[in-house]
Amino acid sequence: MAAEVVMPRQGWTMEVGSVVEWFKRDGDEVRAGDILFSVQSDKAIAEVEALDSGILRIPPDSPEPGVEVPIGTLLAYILAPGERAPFESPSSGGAEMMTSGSAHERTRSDRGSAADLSSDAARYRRLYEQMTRIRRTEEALARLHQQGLVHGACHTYVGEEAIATGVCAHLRLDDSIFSTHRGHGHALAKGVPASEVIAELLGRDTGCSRGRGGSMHLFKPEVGLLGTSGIVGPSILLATGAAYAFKLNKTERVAVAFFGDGASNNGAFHEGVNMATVWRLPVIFVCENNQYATEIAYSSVSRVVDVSAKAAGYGLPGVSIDGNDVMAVYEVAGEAIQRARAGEGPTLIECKTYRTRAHSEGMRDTGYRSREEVDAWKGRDPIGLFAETLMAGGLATRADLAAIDAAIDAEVASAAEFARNSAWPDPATAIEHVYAN
Ligand SMILES: Cc1ncc(C[n+]2csc(CCOP(=O)(O)OP(=O)(O)O)c2C)c(N)n1
Ligand SMILES: [Mg+2]
Repeated sequence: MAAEVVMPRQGWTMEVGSVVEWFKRDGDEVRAGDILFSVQSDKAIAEVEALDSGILRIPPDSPEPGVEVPIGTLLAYILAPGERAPFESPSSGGAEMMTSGSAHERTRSDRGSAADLSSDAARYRRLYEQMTRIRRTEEALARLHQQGLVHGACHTYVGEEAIATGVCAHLRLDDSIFSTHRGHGHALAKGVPASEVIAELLGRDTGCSRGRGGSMHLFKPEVGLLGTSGIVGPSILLATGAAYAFKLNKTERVAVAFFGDGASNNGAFHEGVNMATVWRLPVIFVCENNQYATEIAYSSVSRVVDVSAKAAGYGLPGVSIDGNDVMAVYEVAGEAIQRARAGEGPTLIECKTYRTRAHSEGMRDTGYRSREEVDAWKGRDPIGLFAETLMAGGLATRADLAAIDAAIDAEVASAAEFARNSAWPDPATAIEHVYAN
């Protein structure tokens, strides 16, 4: 189906905007992530990336540069191979892709260790499926944000999917996770349906927090999601507290704290990690080092190259791994979770990764990192890398992966439709579901 390119929302106060300049022309082939055009909002000029790959078609009645239009106004389409633009007559033929090849073909696995993936192909395919679910949901949310339908901020997890997926694959329903402002992926990986995540960001009553929370307050205790949070750092303390309860109650449950490199310089990190180690609590600290805290490079705020090295200061095991390699995450997290369940205490796992979209949807993504750096990390896409590994190891064929892609596309499209059609919360119930009974 033709993907619509609309006047995107760039900030809370923006209602109208204008195209400043197109960087691609009608008929050009575009790749997801290419800069399509620049837009003038009420505050600034920003560049807008394509969310889809295909042929760009700009209808004759697309607003001219400089003309202000409301957010959500249709500007162009991106078409799949052979697809016809909705504004074309049936006889005028469809657009042709100039080159062929899926995203998977464009990426290269650097693991080369497929042989040791051994027996359980189904388990590995589920990892691929979960990463794809997170990616597609984030892309759907980015689109809905551009259309002005997401209420509140929207920090996507694109590029970091392997971490939540590899860790949560080991967790039981009654294990608890605590997440951050970038938490949609964690919620999905712990078992919140995409429909409930999307509906929550759209502020609907069917969202996992009944539309009261939005992106940074996703909760579903029934599956062990004890919350995303907009405050940088407390996931570390909250997970430590839950792990303390699990230990006091003599359970085998574990808690996981996800947090960013930015949080590793927050006092919560030092207090939480120290206390958990002293009390040998069943908690796993997962630092998602995507190398920036908003626009501040990690290398400019710490002389310690590896966040995992900070573990030595508190006496717990610390390890740094490639966070774009889902197998590495899966293996290391599995060991740490086993240790925690066995009463051997916490582990700090630093996953080196990169977010390939802006810090938050609608935010400018220039001036603090280079296009070359972003492109280099896009070439290490965790989903593409894992697809290569699966195929090289004979654990999945290209057709198997295409079938998973198609099923997830359908699931997320239907989740977005469900969310858009869901009712708003009844204002009379505003204070229900806010406090526990
Ligand atoms: C205690 C606190 N300080 C500052 C902020 C503002 N803030 C929001 S996101 C962010 C960057 C966080 O960076 P990082 O922890 O590396 O996570 P990332 O966004 O890279 O995933 C900051 C500083 C905040 N929300 N909370
Ligand atoms: Mg960061």
